[in-house]
Amino acid sequence: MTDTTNKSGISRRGLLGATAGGAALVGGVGGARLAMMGGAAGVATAAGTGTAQAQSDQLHLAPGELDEYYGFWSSGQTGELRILGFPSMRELMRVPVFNRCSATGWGQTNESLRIFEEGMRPETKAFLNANGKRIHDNGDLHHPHMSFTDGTYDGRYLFMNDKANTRVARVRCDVMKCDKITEIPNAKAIHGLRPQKFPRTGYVFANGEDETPMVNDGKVLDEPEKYVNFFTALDGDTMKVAWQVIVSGNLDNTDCDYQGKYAFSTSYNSEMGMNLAEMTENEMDHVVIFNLAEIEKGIEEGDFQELNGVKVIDGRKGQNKKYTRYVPIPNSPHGINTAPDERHVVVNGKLSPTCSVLDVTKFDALFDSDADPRSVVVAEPELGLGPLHTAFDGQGNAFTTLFLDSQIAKWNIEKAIRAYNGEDVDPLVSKVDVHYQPGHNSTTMGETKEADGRWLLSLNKFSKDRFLNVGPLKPENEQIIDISNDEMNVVHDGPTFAEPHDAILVRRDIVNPVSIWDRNDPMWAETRAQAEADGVDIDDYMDTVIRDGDKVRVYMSSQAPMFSLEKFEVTQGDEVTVIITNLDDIDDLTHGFCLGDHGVAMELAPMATASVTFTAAKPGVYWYYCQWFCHALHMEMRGRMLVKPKGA
Ligand code: RUQ
Ligand code: CUA
Repeated sequence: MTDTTNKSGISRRGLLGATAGGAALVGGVGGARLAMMGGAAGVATAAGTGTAQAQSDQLHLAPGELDEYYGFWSSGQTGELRILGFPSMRELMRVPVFNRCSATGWGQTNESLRIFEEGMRPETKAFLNANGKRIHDNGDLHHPHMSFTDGTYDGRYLFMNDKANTRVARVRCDVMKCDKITEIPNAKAIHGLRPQKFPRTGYVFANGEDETPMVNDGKVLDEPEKYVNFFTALDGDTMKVAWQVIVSGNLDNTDCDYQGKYAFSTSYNSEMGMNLAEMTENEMDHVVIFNLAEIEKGIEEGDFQELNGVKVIDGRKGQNKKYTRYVPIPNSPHGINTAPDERHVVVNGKLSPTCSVLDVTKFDALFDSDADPRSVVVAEPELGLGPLHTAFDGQGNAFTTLFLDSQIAKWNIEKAIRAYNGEDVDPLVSKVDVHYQPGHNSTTMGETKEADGRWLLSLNKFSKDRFLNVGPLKPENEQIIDISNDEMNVVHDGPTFAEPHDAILVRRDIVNPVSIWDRNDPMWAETRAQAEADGVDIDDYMDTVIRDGDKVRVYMSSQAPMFSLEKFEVTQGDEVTVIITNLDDIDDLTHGFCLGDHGVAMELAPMATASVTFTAAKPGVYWYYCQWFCHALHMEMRGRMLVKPKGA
């Protein structure tokens, strides 16, 4: 066993406190906590020092050079999507989604608020209004995934979940802005999310993690038999819920096949327990397999109930209908990942040291007969402690994160199958230490059939000593691992703020965003309609102020280094809407509108229109200014709003 030592001379095992066991893993909370701090490793680890320098040189881009991959990162409780260049790991952009963004005005501009509100359930709207708010502007974004056509990324959309407020959002890859946010009825806490891979997306599958009373009207708390979980399929084109399936057990992660026939979700808490002791009672939990054609048929034939406007199929355990099958899997499986061989699915054991490999070609038989559900399991290699997620190199190898061991295990799928069939082969290829406690990992193009086996990214939950200390709250650590050899080498450390869960690495030729907005973009369609009603052309120079009762609409345009209006007047108490089109159609010439002392600011990218509404409550002169550096006279790009006292 090698004990890797980092540059500061602190050994990983020393740091985490080497305990021999870590075996108390499933023995309750105390045991799990202990095991988490202890590092028990079974196999020799790659030393990872020798050629690391040469390989890390490959990551270095000279000034002006571009990355080979786009990385799309979740940001957990920050609620945004991040775009990084890969492998340089340079952060290129942040795309606000579930969060309020001070720079862009996301969550404040009328255009973004419409997107939030359009997909909001009426109950939520009423709840928010009663609390003096219009939107939930926090989110917990775990899983960003791109739309597929024929088994590989197609560069149309990115889809992502919000666990905090049970939503699914879509980001348009042409402009890299969110255009839909759908709140999912019935389900609670959308967690695992994947787009359909074949023939195209199609469906976006979304897991409800927390169980909820079927009719959640405040009359049920301690009647576990009334709690259910929901699996949701959205239509990726409309972002409307297509159907839901009621299932047994909490749904964790999800994936689907390359044939367009099945989706499948890991499920912990098959006990349907409400506290930790109850939730971890069983040795076996399960994977639920969803038969898409049968579900569609069931919907067509009317075998559903309508719950909050959604067609809901009953796929609970023991229904024995053709909608679902439950495959027993050792203890609390977490990640589920379909291999680029278009056939095998790896289920990660979490509280079990194993991964279970399912063969999708055996699923038809499972639904056609009363075959033992375990007949679809073709391998179950033991890899180490705390397997969470698996990525692939497209050459038959799998890379599994071991949360408790702080390692990644490389193993061979074919050998694991042979070992399961009794042959004396060891599927394990090598292990490498990562720093520390990895959750997701991701290979270049690895969740598509075009996996290219070049790089592996490990998203580690703890950084501890790896960076300069910034206080009690530490960044996460994301490491790049060279996987071009059997021995894996860590070649890069990168800190990130709270808390990227997952990332996908997409070949750059697939992603082709524009640089200048198309004036006919639907983003400001409603703003355009209002302007037309006011007789204003928002595609042209504008300097019009419209009074409509105590509502005032201020239309202006921006062209460096000036707003078309150097001043405008309103009256105390007016509801003021400022609508601006940026007429600069030059690459990277973004302006911004920031109104002092009003908490108002927004982005105006080239040829975009944006608007913002506020109440002019305090008499006085207020400066507005361009808050995006645009010109040598950027500081001079400003104007005044006069708020006249009421009745004066
Ligand atoms: S989960 S660390 Cu929210 Cu993707 Cu596995
Ligand atoms: Cu316009 Cu700065």
